[in-house]
Amino acid sequence: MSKLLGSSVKSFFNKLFSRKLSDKELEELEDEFKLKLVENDVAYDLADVFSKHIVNKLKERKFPILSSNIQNVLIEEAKQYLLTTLPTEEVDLIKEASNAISSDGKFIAMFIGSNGTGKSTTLAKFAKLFKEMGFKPLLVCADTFRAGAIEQLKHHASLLNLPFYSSKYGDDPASVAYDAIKFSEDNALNVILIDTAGRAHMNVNLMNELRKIKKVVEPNHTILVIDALTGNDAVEQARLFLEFVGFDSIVLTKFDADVKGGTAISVSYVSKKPISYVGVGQKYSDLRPFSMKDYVYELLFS
Ligand SMILES: Nc1nc2c(ncn2[C@@H]2O[C@H](COP(=O)(O)OP(=O)(O)O)[C@@H](O)[C@H]2O)c(=O)[nH]1
Ligand SMILES: [Mg+2]
Repeated sequence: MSKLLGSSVKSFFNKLFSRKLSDKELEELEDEFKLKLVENDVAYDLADVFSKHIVNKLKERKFPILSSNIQNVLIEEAKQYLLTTLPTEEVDLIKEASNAISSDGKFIAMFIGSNGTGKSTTLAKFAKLFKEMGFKPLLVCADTFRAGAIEQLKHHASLLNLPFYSSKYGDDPASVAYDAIKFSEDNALNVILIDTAGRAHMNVNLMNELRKIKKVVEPNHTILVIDALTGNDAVEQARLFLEFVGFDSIVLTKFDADVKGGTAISVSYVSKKPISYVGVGQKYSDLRPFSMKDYVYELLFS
């Protein structure tokens, strides 16, 4: 997990003196802190309110106090602030699936996100997890647009030795998803994982297509897959997919390679949706549940 944001926040706090700072010095400190956060992939909006909050807390302190105390007090303030500002609920997809299957006979999860973020790989990771937990997953490719999409997901399914459903290129993705549910019922499968198309950039047709699939299949859980390494783009994707399609939680992929750490708090901040799991590698077993509480602690204290 990332430690860089932690050390940059610490180095910021190290600069504080055991005397009352002038308004000008406080302003400079606020700007410097904001910049450090933005450099570490924290979305500008969040960096702005966060740095303001911390500097305001600093203004309230009585001086002189020991600088080591200031650090502890401010790190504690930062933790409190992030934990009250960010969604901290923990998502258990296995439990959600069990509940849905008890009441409904099936659990439908839909995966959305931009191209190359790791949608198909993440879907395959969930398929393996559900299989191991005793469920009967079906991998569905509702991307009938991009050449190779069907073969790629089919390949994941065959490596995992799990059933796969799709149609042919050019078919209506919503019909494919609808037919896949019928197929799952006929074949006693109870976890339906639907892969969808992505585009490199925001595209109205794609958003309409995703909305239509969602309306037709009524997924129990829609997952937005986001690449942790894409910084500002990741934040923009969270905003757009929330506005135009809607989702229940985020899976942040390539978390294994994220040295900055700001993307996780930023995508949750802008969407107010929890990160349910993170991808920590390319293997099917590289999927971990995510706890925002643990993550914030790690960011600030490690
Ligand atoms: N290091 C790392 N690579 C990942 C992770 N998730 C996906 N990838 C890689 O990202 C690339 C794109 O993944 P893919 O599932 O095809 O993306 P899609 O276009 O969104 O379906 C592949 O090379 C994956 O192996 C992850 O959590 N960590
Ligand atoms: Mg894909």
